[in-house]
Amino acid sequence: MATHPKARTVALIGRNGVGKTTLLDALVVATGGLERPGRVEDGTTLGGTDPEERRHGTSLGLASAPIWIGEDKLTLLDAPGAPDLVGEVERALDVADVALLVVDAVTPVTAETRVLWRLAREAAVPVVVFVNALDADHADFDATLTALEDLVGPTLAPLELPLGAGVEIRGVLDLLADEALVDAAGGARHERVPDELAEREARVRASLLEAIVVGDDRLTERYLEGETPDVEALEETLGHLMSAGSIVPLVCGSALRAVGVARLASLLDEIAESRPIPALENGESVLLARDPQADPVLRAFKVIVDPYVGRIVVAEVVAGTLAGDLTLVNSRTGGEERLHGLSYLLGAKLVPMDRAVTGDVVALTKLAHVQIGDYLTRRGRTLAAPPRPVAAPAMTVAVVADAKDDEKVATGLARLAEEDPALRVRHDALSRRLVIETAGEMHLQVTLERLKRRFNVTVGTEPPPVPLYETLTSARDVEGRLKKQTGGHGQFAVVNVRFEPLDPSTPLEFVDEIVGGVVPRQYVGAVKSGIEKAMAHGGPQGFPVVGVRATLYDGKTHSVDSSEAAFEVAGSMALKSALEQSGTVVLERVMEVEAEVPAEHLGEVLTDLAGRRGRVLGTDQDDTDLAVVRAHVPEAELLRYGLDLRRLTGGLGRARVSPHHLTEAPRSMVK
Ligand SMILES: Nc1nc2c(ncn2[C@@H]2O[C@H](COP(=O)(O)OP(=O)(O)OP(=O)(O)O)[C@@H](O)[C@H]2O)c(=O)[nH]1
Ligand SMILES: [Mg+2]
Repeated sequence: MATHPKARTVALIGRNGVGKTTLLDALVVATGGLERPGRVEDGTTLGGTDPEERRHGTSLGLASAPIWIGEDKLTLLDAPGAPDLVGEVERALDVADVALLVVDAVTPVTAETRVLWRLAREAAVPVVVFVNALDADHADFDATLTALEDLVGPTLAPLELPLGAGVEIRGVLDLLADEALVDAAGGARHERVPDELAEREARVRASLLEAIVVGDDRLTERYLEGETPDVEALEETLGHLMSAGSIVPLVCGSALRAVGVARLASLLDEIAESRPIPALENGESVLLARDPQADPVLRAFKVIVDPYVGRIVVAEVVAGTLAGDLTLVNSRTGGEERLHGLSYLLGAKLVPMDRAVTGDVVALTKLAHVQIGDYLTRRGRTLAAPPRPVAAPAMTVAVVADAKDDEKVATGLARLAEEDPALRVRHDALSRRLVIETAGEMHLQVTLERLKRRFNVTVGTEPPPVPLYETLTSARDVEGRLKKQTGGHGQFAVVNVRFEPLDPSTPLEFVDEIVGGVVPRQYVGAVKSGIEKAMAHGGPQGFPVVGVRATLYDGKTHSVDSSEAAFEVAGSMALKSALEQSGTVVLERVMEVEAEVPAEHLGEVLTDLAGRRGRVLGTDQDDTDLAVVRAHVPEAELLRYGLDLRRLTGGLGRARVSPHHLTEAPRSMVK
């Protein structure tokens, strides 16, 4: 059997400004991939270099760069820390073997850190903690450890202690190897543990070794016989324990001063095991095995629309080995996708590669139809990402643009949404406005800045149209008649349609009862489409029409003057007269909301829901400090709920929404 080099993916996650992007450069430098690190402030780092990222001094999307340790390759994914962009963290966790949770030694655990920790646990991604910025003035390793123990619990296992503190930081103590790693030009110097730290080191080391050896019977035996297992054996068992979630290793250093960074790289290489990826195969939940010998399976997790290179799809090799040109099938579309050569990303640069193995991340050009979350496999297999519940919108606004820019704005937003699934764009037929949902104020601001820079359009925003609908109140039997004689041949179509109100969750049910070809077969579809268009265009009160059963049972045709277009018009005329005759009632959509909030904020969250005309269905609290509230709330009250809930819960709450039913809207909402 051919041997395959090892490839793993590591997601760097952590709250805003803890030093993830700085650490990415430091890791690449420490492993020989770059001569010197860039500086975030100068925009010279591998990640965070697009103009919006530089302007805001923060990462806004996933950056990626590989590091090599001997033959092994780790692809690092640097996620943004901004709370609005938590979707990017989720996408990194979707494909990562390990999450490197970066905290800083000055303000180690905040609400954002808790949210990220929770996401990694939910995604079942093993976590390594890196305590960064030990060189900072107010760095406090012991306080950091206490805060992290509170977050992580007893599974937290320090593998290192700092050597020195603040500006005096000199290196780290490696507890597994029982030695000091002292910073020196050209790499760390291995030294004896200094006497003044020996007692503490021995104590922490003993409890670490105990925590590791219990994971392996042979090691336990040897340990009880007084033998100390070697570092390799310890690291191997540590890797298994970490993958199982029963140990969360903690290491420390300084990304800025390159302290503990080379050691971090080699540790990740030793302990990162490949993680089976959860997916749906033919609709069933499966865990995809990471087998380099298997048929190739790729999962796209990032799309970049580059002005020069075009569209770049970044995908993880979930299984198999790829070389050269290859044709795979997109599970979502069923269409073939030809891979034209492989590359990887080094920050913003595409670097060609010959071969990719399981665990590699590849950048693919010229794949026009692949979207984030798509699977590419051999024909005959159908894979999909597990569905992710839809987050409540945090900001919903209507876009106001110059009429001449309409098209540019629509294309621009559609492009941006391809790269950014947290941006949702829809067209409101009545107000003729584009309505966008973003994950927060900053996300909205950045979206508008990108629109300006990349598509050269400036837009404003205004409150979105109130999402209301209307339906007819009683059944009507009507005739839609189009008869026009203009010059040559005319337009002729007559349809007789019975309209009845239906459960409004069904937009339209169309029944064809035509016999004897009184409306020719080929025109029946046009009648339906005419009705649909008229429904979207709005009823007499100005809202889209829903909940209609239309039964086409009679009509008339003319051998010369009838056409598809004529029957479409007749269909839409029929709907309009039915609505006028019956009158309409205005409806609003009620959403089912599932909010997860810290138990201490439950009272405020319930009061707030009541203020939104919400009806609470139930609350639940498991053994964590999180409570889950389920409620029915009108859509119109939820346009900023994601953001409001974050504010109400110190950043820790989140809500998911799904449409539930439509009901009569209060009169006060209808102008
Ligand atoms: N003193 C000190 N400063 C650091 C260290 N690492 C990063 N910084 C500084 O912290 C600031 C933020 O660093 P980034 O690397 O951009 O942090 P980030 O986690 O990528 O931030 P976001 O992308 O906004 O989430 C920069 O000014 C860095 O120079 C460190 O180890 N020590
Ligand atoms: Mg960053």
